[in-house]
Parts: sequence; structure tokens; C-alpha cells
Amino acid sequence: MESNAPDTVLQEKLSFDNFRKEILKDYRAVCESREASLLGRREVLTGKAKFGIFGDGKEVAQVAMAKFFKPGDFRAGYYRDQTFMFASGLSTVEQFFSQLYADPDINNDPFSAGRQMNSHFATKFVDENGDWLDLVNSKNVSSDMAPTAGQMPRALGLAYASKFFRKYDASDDFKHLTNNGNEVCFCTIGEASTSEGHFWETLNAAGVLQVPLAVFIWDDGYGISVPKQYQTIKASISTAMQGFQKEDNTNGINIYKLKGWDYAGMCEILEPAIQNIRDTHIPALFHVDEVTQPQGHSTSGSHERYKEYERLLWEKEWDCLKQMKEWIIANTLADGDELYEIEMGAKQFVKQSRINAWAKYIDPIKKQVKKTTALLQKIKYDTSIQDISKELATNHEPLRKDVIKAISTALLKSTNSPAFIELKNYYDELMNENREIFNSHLYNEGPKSTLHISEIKPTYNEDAPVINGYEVLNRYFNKLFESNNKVVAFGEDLGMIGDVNQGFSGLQNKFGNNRIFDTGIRELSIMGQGIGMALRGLRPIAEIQYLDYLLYGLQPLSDDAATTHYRTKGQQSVPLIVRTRGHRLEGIWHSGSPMGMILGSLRGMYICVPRNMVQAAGMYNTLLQGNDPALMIECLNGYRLKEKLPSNLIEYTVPLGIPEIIKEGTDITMVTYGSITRIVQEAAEILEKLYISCEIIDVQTLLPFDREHKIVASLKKTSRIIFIDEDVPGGAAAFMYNRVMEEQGGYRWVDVAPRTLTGKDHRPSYGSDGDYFSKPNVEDIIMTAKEMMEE
Ligand SMILES: Cc1ncc(C[n+]2csc(CCOP(=O)(O)OP(=O)(O)O)c2C)c(N)n1
Repeated sequence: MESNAPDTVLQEKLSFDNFRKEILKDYRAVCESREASLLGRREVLTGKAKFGIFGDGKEVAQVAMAKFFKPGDFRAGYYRDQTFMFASGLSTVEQFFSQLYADPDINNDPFSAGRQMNSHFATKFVDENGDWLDLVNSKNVSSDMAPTAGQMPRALGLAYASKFFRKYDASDDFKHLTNNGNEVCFCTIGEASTSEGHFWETLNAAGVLQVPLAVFIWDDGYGISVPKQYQTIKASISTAMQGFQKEDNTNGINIYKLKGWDYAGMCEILEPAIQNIRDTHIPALFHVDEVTQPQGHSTSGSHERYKEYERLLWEKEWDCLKQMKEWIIANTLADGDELYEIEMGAKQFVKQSRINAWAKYIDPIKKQVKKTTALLQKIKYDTSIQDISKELATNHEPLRKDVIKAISTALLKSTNSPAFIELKNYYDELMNENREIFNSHLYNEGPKSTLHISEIKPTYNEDAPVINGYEVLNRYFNKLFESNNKVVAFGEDLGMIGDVNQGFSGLQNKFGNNRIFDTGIRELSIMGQGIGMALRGLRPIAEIQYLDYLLYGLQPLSDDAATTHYRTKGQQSVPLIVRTRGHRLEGIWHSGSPMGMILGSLRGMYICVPRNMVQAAGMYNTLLQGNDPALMIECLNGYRLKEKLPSNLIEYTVPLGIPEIIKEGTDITMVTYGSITRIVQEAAEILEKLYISCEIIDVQTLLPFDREHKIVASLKKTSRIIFIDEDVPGGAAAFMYNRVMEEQGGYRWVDVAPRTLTGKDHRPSYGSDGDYFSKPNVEDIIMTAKEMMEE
């Protein structure tokens, strides 16, 4: 015993030294983060950056949280988490400033390449070829976004994927995606944003599903200016949520209350709590209260306008940096001098980081300015151009647009002189560069671009059965699930009964409820579940039961799925397929076709509108080979129509953006899609008997739209064109009209006024008569065609 004593003492000393070191490292991190907030705000107020939102007041809680964030874990958070990012080694202070300046160089702002406001972080999930990186050995951050609580639905999916992987008899294919489902999704949200339905829906689903989700609420008492008394029952989110608390033999979530200035207290609670989530997949909520916001909400205003004097005093006293410092001194871990040195070091470091970031941001623009002024000076004889040159040269903080404006203004005076030609060439070069910087990567552009998938036609055996549309899909999904172990499908009534139209009938029994399953009625978080799973490298098919209910799930699709690839400049992809059914059946909420709304809100997704189930299956095959998100709208009235079953069910593809001419004709081009195609076909048969020959084009996908300009080719032949769909006037038919007339130059080939024929302004009325008088019908089409022929 005795002989061991010196060792024990030494070990204790070592572990004390390490402990002390760790704490001082954390203290330095919180000081650096605070400096970054203070300096960041100054950069906005002096005009170098446009807007700033900072994490001051949340520093200590976030270094505590970062301690338990391990490789393989995911974060779905919001704009307050700079300290967490610094402490996790996922952002440098310099990168933080680069994003503040909107530096478009991805090496400088690795989160968004200048596309997002500051503190909207992300890490890279996919490589340049669109293949998933090793996410098991990296700390992973899904891309932040501004809509409050918008991160919640995605967080559910990121956590759910761990559950899926743990239950799955994981094959080698998933080695880089999971370590037996041990990954926790850390989710952060402000206390005011918990008022959003997103929060409640997500936590309810997490509690039902039992997924490894750790939700941190930074409670600083206000949502901008509105205090929590106006936000939350009993002004306390953890109190309001008591009914969610997991008990013995129930599901639910564990709820903890922490104080945001209490470094030691937080670490003590978090260590076992996070381990418990990892081990058991029981979700937890950490209500981090008594958090401050020393600089107010953002650079858009000051908090003195809405915080009482007493509150401001309280915030000063309970500032987490002050409290941490006092705790360190009280526990004799360091004295005031040592801490002062750390504070000064942090100040200096942040100052230098800011200077570096600014230099990296401004240098390329200054190079453009230099080259532009040199080119302008070659046009010596024109004094007004020399003025433009001087103005540009003396601009201390030029923007890329200032360069383009200067060149454009000079080019207004363009002659054929070599100097102007050189200037124009440089202008073209810069415009290409700017397009790449600001407009690229809406969709995958590399090998995983869905647009690279070319057509493989369906083949048919001689004795090919003619079966119901839903049976075509059922056989297709059966083959798909046999052949692709990354595909998962879920939604309301999709598991046990195999969806409301039996596309998945019997398949849960065969493939198990880990791959095909029912969900609660919660469209918003079904979408989020799909988004999160797709981000983790799976191929989810998430169902919205009827197209009319897409509205409930639209926000995460529009704000999150559709923008992810763009806002990370290609570093994250969401290969989610949203499956739904619509266009035409019965009544106000079961026959909607709100395609204009979809087209306006889902740029960044592909929109498939197959006319039957054979085409739909071919489109699924195409989509599953690319990495982009898509919406598949099956025809609600098409499941019981007979179709011939292809023999190459999982091989044939319907390429996106390639319309199909389903009937050739010479007099009128009829452009349409989806359910109404059959009505157009019926009308065309009658018109044929009246000697009016219709060419019917099924566009097949609205996004992308007619990539080969097949429609204008048809119009050249017929000189008459009509766009027919079931949307409201000015919706998708107007979209198609615009594309053909403007983009394809169709106006040059029309002999009579082109038309759109659409549903009425209102939702479709119930019953067969309601349908007939609300949506375009055979007679409408015949009358319009005759009118056009007589015009
Ligand atoms: C859907 C939506 N509504 C409103 C806003 C504007 N907004 C931005 S932050 C914010 C307050 C959020 O407060 P809280 O959740 O407490 O987080 P904090 O900013 O205090 O950290 C509001 C209303 C928004 N970004 N998104």
C-alpha cells in the first residue's frame, strides 16, 4: 500500500492538472466566443457586414454541451451556437467572420460559401461525387436555417436514423453511416421558438418513437422583444411539458432543468444524461434556464427598448462568463491574473482572426477592381469612362456588384475597339464566376445529378398481365425493397394496411416494420423524418396521404429540403422522395392540384406528375439514382385503372424533363399532365371525328420542364397550343405557358392566341357534378379546340 502512495499522489496531481487545463481551455473558449460576438456586432455597425446574430450569453452552456458531442453525432440547431461550434472544433473564429462578411469562397466560409447569414453552420456530408463521407468518425452539423423551429422536424429524422440503423441487421453498406445507431442528435432551440407547432409535434413524435434526440433550449426569457410569459404556459417550457416525462413502463422523454451560468452543474447532469440517450434511445429535453443575451437579439436593434432596468441588472450579474470566472477563482483553479491573461489572449486572437478573414474576403474583389480599372484606363479618350474608373478605384470597400456596375456602365459606350472587346470578355468571365458563386448548386450537378439518368424503356413479356395501377406499384415496391437496402417507406396508414391505395399492401410483413411503417398524423414531422434520414445517407420515401395535405408538410420541404444543397453549396444532399396522390377524386380536400403553389415553393426539388403508375415507377427508378429531393404525385383516380405490367420493373427509367408525345397530330398542340391527360385523350378522340387533329404532350415532370424543347417543336408544326391542367387559373398551366412562350420562343410560331384551360378559382366542389363544373372536362376541351380552329 505504502509503496503505491507516491504514484497515487502523482496521479491525483496529474488528473487535477488535466482537469484544471480543461477548465481553463473552456474559459478561453468562452472568452474567445464573447469577443467574436462583440467584434462581430461592431463590424455590422461600421458597415463591413450587413447583419449579425450572436451567441453571447450562451457560451458556458455550449462549451458544456460540446463536451459530450462525439464523432458520429449530429447537430440540428439554430443561429446561437457559435460557441458550440468553436468548442467542437467545427468552426474557427476566422471562418465565423468570413461568413459574417458573406465571403463566397468555400475555403473561407466552409458552411455556406457566403450564401447564409452568420452563425448558420454546416459540415460536409457528401463528397464531390455525391457519395456519403465517413460520418461515423466526424462530428456532423446539418445546415442551419433562419425560420424559428425549422430545425426540429429534421432533428427527428437525424435521430430516427440511429434507431433504424440499430434495429437493422446492418450490412457493410452502412459502415460509414453508423456505429450500431450510437449517434445522438443534438438539437438546439430558443425558448420562444418552442411556441411553434414544430416543437410540439417533433417532441411528441420523438417520445412516441424513442429516438436518441437531445433537445437543448436556450432560455433567455425573450423572443426578440416578447417575454416568455406571452409564449409559454406557466412561462416555463419544462413545466409545461411535464406530461411528456417518461415514467417506468411508459414512453416519453426525460426532462432536465439546468442553469446556463452553472458550468459545473451542467457538466454533471449532461454526462450521464447524454450517455443514457446514447445507450437507450430515450430522448431528453434540457431546459437551460437563466441564460442572458448581453447584446440583445441581433444587430437590428437594442434590447434596452424592451427589457426592464432590473432585468438588465440581473443579466449583468448572472452573465455566464462572470459566473464561470468567479467559480474558477472560488475553487482555486486559477487566480485573477491568470484569467486576465486568458482574456487578453482571447481578445488578441479574435482581433487577428477578424483581420485575416477580412483580408481573405476583400483581396479577390480588390484584384477584380485592379484589373477592371486597368482595362478602363485603356479607353483613355473617354473622360466619362475615366470617371467610372476613378470612382471604382477609390471605393475602399468595393463589392462584386460595384465592379460589374462599372463595367456595364462603360460598356454602354461600347465600340469595336480592342479595348472594349477586352473589357467585354472580362465582363463575361466575371459574370460566369458570379453565376457559379451565387446561382449554382440548386440541384446536384455532378455524377449524382438526376438529370444524367437516361431513358430505359419498359419491356413487356408477350403474356404481360394487365392489372390495376396500384398492383403495378405494389409489385414495383416489392422488387425495389428486395434490391435496395437503403430504401425506407413510411407515412400515415402505410405500414400495416400498405397505404390507403394498397401500393404497399403486404410489404410490411415481408420487409419488416423497420423499413415500412406507420406514422402518426403529423405531415410536418413526417417530412422532417425523411429529411433527416436522407441526410444520413438513406433513401426514404415519406408519404403525404393526399396532395391536399401537402400544405402541412410544405414548410420543411420548402425551407429545408429544397434549399439544403444550395445553401451548403453542394456539401449536403437530401435524396428524399415525397410520395403523394392527388389531382382528381372527390371534394374540396381530396381532389386538389395546387401545382402553382408547389412550383413556387419547391425550387430545388423535382416535381413528378406521372399520368399512370407505370410512368410513376419509372420515375421512382430515375430518382433513386440521383441525390436530389423530389415530389411524386400519383394520380388519385388512377389506382384502379388497368395497366400492362412491365417485365423490367426496377430497371426501366423515365428521364426527368422529357415530355412524351402520347398522340401525334397536326392542328393543335395540347400540353398536359397527370389525371387530366385521360380527359384530354377522350376529347381528342371526339375532335378527331370532327377533323381536328390534336397532338397530346404529357410533360411528365414540371420541374425540370421540357429540357429538350419538344413542345415548341410540336408548336412549329401545329401553330396552335393549349395548356390544360386542374390547378387554379394562373397556376401550373401559366407556368408551362411562360416556359414555352418565353424560354422556348414559342410566341414566334403561334397563329391563334395560345390558351390555358384550368380548374376554376375555387376548390373543387363535391360529387360528380361538382367535379364536372369545377375542373376542365371533355366538353370544355372540345369547345376550346373548335374555337381555336375557327379563330
Ligand atoms: C418562422 C419565423 N418567424 C419569425 C422569425 C423572426 N424571428 C427570428 S428570431 C425570433 C425570436 C426567437 O426567439 P427564441 O426562440 O427565444 O431564440 P433567441 O433568438 O432568443 O435565441 C423571431 C421572432 C423567424 N426567423 N422565423
